[in-house]
Amino acid sequence: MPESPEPQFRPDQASLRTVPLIFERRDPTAMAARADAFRAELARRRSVREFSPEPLPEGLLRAVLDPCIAAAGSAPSGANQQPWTFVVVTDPALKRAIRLAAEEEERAFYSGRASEEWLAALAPLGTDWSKPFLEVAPALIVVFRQAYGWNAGVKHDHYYTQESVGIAVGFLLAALHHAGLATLTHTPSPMKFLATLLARPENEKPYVLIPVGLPAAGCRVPDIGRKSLDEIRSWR
Ligand code: IYR
Repeated sequence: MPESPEPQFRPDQASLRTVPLIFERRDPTAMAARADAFRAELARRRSVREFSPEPLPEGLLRAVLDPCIAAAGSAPSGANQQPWTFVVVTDPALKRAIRLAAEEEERAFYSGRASEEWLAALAPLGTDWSKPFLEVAPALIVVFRQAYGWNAGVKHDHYYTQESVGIAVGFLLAALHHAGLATLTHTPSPMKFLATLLARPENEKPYVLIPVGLPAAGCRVPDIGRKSLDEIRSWR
């Protein structure tokens, strides 16, 4: 394709600091093969609700979780404000407190707060109010969305925080799966108790709770499918 005569980006603007892009050009066959291999790898990721209680080798969790969280933190975000905080909980007493608080909300959800339509939609997942995985999983990653920020004591707006944190969580789930750990995206509702138990500042809103670990021996998951490619994409 000929170079477009219209500038697409102006790295020569006086105030703009730039660095060279690091980008690997691949041959077309390699690109297609990599795309399909990535598809196949992600397609094997499943939400796991039955974790193994076996202790993990000393240091393994941090050695795996820290780079995965760093990968999440490399996600694009509105105005590059990176409006996220990832809190890793491994302390058994704290995991228990989170379980008890979550189960209290979930009990209310399953026994009245959820509509009949919502409960019917959840039936194929086999979920109920009890959440033992919140104690059994060796780690819980609690993701917080920074609804606004602070700069030298002055409050400032954050932009597109829902989208930004959603993208970062997508990166995180893919990274953890790629590393060999199972995850669940869990959203007890409401989740305010997470901010309280983890003593987060006012600007941080709980976004999702991600139990992480190895699946229990003989772990089973619901027999649910994914929409076909033809159902989800259109070329125009
Ligand atoms: N938060 C509840 C209910 C629940 C809601 C949705 I939407 C799900 O996809 C799964 C569960 C629970 O965790 O059981």
